[in-house]
Amino acid sequence: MADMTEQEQNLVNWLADMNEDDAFALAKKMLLEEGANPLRVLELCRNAMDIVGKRFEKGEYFLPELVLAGEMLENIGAIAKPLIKQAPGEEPKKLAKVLIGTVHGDLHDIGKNIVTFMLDINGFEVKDIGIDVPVAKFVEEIREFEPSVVGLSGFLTLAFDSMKETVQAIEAAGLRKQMKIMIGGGQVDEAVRTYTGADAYGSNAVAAVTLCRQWIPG
Ligand code: B12
Repeated sequence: MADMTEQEQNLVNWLADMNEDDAFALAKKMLLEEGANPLRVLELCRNAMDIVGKRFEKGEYFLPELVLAGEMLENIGAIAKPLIKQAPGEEPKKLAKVLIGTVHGDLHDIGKNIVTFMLDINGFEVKDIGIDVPVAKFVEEIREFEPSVVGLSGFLTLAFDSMKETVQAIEAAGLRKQMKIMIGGGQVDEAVRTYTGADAYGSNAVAAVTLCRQWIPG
């Protein structure tokens, strides 16, 4: 990440090095005492997660480190989220409905939870149907909830196939035309969007809100 302060670099390093206590204390200080931008802090956490992921790939870290990384992120997220405010002048409308879930085979949900939270505080009525969501469950929930936007989240490479299957099932059920589908999660990019047949992808929670705003002008 370019132009990081020394303090920000410390946060990234401590998280990546599993220095849980120091990382948590610093994040807390930045957020609660120094008024740091909570979105920036979450972005730094995501950077640290990339380092953790690379160490896991190289065999330097194992599953316990992934679990601890997830816990550290959840704990910092719990402090950061209530501090995230909607853009000034944007009144919550609770008009448009967004259904979101992590696709089948994938249990990663920290990113999805941040997206859900951001959509919620920006006035969307969000229904989060959880993790490892079977294709049929998406279809059933869409019929019931009638969302204008469906968000598919997934971090694993195998999630790309699950996303594609989910989009196809929505199409086969005759529901595709009445909604927009957005996808997201660590490794999702434009090529994945094309592969899955989704309408757009979002690289972070702010992008998810921007997409929904574009599709459903208030
Ligand atoms: C924490 C973590 C875990 C935790 C997850 C805890 C949880 N509750 O989610 C646990 C320990 C459970 C876990 C398990 C596994 N993990 Co893991 N994990 C991670 C780690 C370190 C961080 C992921 C994370 O939360 N990132 C932070 C969040 C905030 O980022 P995000 O999800 O991208 O979300 C943001 C955006 O993408 C976007 N977004 C997210 N969703 C959506 C949706 C929409 C619609 C939109 C628009 C936007 C959007 O907005 C979010 C906020 O900005 C990553 C490494 C990394 N590179 O990040 C590996 C990683 C994802 N895991 C990996 C692996 C291999 C596994 C396991 C298979 C390990 C194992 N051997 O068991 C299992 C899989 C279990 C399963 N079936 O899913 C690999 C995946 C490799 C691959 N190519 O598929 C990674 C990349 C590590 C690596 N480099 O090898 N993991």
